[in-house]
Amino acid sequence: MQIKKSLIAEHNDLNCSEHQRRFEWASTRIANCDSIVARVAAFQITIPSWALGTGGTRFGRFAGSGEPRTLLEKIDDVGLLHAINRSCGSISLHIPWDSVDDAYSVRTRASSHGLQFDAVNSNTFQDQPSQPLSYKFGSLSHVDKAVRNQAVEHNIETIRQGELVGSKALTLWLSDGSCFPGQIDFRRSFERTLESMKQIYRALPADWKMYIEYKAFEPNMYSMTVGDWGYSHMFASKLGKQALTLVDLGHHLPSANIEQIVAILMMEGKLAGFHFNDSKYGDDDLTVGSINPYQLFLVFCELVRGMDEQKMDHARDLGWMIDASHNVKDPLEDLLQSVEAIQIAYTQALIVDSQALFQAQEASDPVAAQEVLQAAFRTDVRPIVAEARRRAGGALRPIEFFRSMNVRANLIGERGSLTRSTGL
Ligand SMILES: [Mn+2]
Repeated sequence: MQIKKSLIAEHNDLNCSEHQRRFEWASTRIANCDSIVARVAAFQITIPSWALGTGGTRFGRFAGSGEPRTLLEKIDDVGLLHAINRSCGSISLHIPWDSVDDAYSVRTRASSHGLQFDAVNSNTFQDQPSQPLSYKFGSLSHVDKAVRNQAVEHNIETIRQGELVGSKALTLWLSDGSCFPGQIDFRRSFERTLESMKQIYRALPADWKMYIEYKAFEPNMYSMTVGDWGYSHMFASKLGKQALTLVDLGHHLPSANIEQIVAILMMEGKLAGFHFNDSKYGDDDLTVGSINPYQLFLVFCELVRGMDEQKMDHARDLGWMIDASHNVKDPLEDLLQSVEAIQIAYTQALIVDSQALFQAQEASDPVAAQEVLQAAFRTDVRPIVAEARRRAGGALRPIEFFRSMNVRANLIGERGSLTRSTGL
């Protein structure tokens, strides 16, 4: 299904007068409104290939319909999102789920939608049918060198596939760890993992980065080899400049102060970027901003201040990706909501009066600091985000547009109702 520009123009015309009223009201209250609109329009969020199908839980999966069956169809789905909101300009592949057999077709299809390829993800958390050795007791940390070698080779192959499509980063997420006390030797496990990572790092092209993602628990329930930002940072520091720590919002123990982790990693030049999602209990992978939008805003406050202090390009210098799963929502609608939540938090962080915040901090005045932060958080910036979309050629109201176009019904017509996204 293609989204014609004329249909977006019609939708925007219908909603124009109310939007203009709301945007004018916002622009009288927000300084440098035009430059903020331009920054929001430039800010692109990567869609992972595995978020385009119904995810389910470990108790089961209520399959959706019209899901993408192939890598090309996954690219088409991200293309649809990008056509609607002009903010999903890249896709992240997962090897071997998205093995690139025909790089020319894959690249051509992506560029027809104006899409680029973000980080490639390796997979050593499950066994593949053709694989001789099992990862049941670990991959890069395994006691058996042959298993470690197999996992290293897979990561090098993932880099090679990423090179075929023009990716510039490898994301490494390990499920390695233990389920019971005494099962593994923590120190030897760390050392074996480091040794394996060094082999992968040596195979990294000079202009690539290696993102090391951490997670506190699950699937291993007693210890995770890369269990938090401290382990990730140790691995990244020992590997070298191209290795960085990746923060997934759902991968912390409850109540962790993620904004503080972000601030310090940025100060050290070791933050790779983000996997956005939301959670109430654990790694719930819910829609971004659906549970705790204030935390998301506070994270963005640190990101914006950290990037500005280091003169970084907000849109390009860190990796921005959604990593969520969809159990009861249409995945494409969920992703449209997640992108908007990220844009809202980013915009609110941009309008924080940083001078006033600095003064409050220097005066040890927590009351004033809270007033400054919440003045930004409680500002309705949705008209600014909508204006950024409109100027970039997107729809003023993405969800309404998606529903009015019957996108899902069209995809079911093209692909069938019993299709299942690969990899999930
Ligand atoms: Mn993640």
